[in-house]
Amino acid sequence: MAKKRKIRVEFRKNRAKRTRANDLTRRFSPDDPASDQISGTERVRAKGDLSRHRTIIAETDPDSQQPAPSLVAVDLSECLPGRVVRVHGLESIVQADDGRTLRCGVRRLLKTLAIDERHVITVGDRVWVRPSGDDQGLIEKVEPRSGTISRGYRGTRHTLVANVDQILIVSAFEEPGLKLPLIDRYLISAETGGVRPIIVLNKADLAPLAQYQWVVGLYSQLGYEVLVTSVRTGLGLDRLRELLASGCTGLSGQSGVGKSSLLNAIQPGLKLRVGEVSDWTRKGRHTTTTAELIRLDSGGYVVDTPGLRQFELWGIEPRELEGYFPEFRPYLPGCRFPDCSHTHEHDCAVKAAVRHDQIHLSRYESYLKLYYQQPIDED
Ligand SMILES: Nc1nc2c(ncn2[C@@H]2O[C@H](COP(=O)(O)OP(=O)(O)O)[C@@H](O)[C@H]2O)c(=O)[nH]1
Ligand SMILES: [Mg+2]
Ligand SMILES: [Zn+2]
Repeated sequence: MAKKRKIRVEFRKNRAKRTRANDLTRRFSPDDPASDQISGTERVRAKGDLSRHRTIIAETDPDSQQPAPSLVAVDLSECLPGRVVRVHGLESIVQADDGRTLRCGVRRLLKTLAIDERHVITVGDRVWVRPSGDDQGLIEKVEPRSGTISRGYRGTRHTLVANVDQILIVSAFEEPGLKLPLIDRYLISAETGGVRPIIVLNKADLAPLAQYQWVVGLYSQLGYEVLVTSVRTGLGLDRLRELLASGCTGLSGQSGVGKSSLLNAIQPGLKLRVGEVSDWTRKGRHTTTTAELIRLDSGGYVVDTPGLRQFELWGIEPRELEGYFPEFRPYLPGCRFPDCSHTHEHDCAVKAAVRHDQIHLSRYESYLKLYYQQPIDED
């Protein structure tokens, strides 16, 4: 068993990637006139930079991204290592490394420690399970997570998937149509969670591609990999198969964009349920209702997540947002005010760049919506 020691743990959110954009990110200043505009609304990040401390007995690295559940010392000699493949309410389905599938509850202490998580356990978690009976068990420990996609949900962090290397941000050109602000939010979540984003634009057979070439150009120029696909014609599927062949890949995006169809096309034996064409119009209905971790014959793993139309960021202050828009960076030193929020200020170099088409309007609108914490438009 690992050595135990007493440590002070900071219960601070999202420490891992924060420093990356720090040279560009100015600290929130309380006497900044613009701060009035955010103080009245709910903050993106509920507790801000405040941190809480606790002394607990620990056996692992306190710098991990998701410290709390993993820091609980337990005797693992009677436990099996495994991975959470599905979560149904209070029950987690764990694929143990020995091949068994176990229906598991969660040790109470883990629930107590995960103070700002909507769910203690999420799909993709690596866990230690104390088996009881043939197919049941209790999750005793969750390993530190790396590679997460999280969103804010009613003041808590909702981790959609853990331990993924990359995320496919899937959209459709038509039915239901591209929603660029949703893509932008997933991109930011991927960056904060340490996950490589890949933008997939599906249903190319339904769209006049010339009309959408600017979308491909926009995101390629920002440095993201963009894949144009069609399950109908097979366009882009070879590249997709290549990308999914190793590591663990999450699939995200609205319901009806073709996530399950893409996976079925990559591996025909999967037979994931696919929604009717009319599904995207009936907004309440989601074909995939729970995330599921699936092993592909190629050796890679995929997690097909439930469709989300809205996506609120977690753990990012409005003032930090500019650091997540790489195309803003060259202009930031040109703003008249060093703490410019690029919203209402005069002599803002970012706004000037938007006027001169050097920054795309759709990206700037995404920024504004995030800054003012507005939901994505429904259409
Ligand atoms: N025309 C066209 N339809 C597609 C394509 N991919 C998926 N679909 C259809 O879109 C609907 C929703 O697909 P589904 O895979 O269930 O989407 P999911 O909710 O993202 O998993 C289904 O009727 C699919 O047949 C595509 O590339 N072209
Ligand atoms: Mg689906
Ligand atoms: Zn500015």
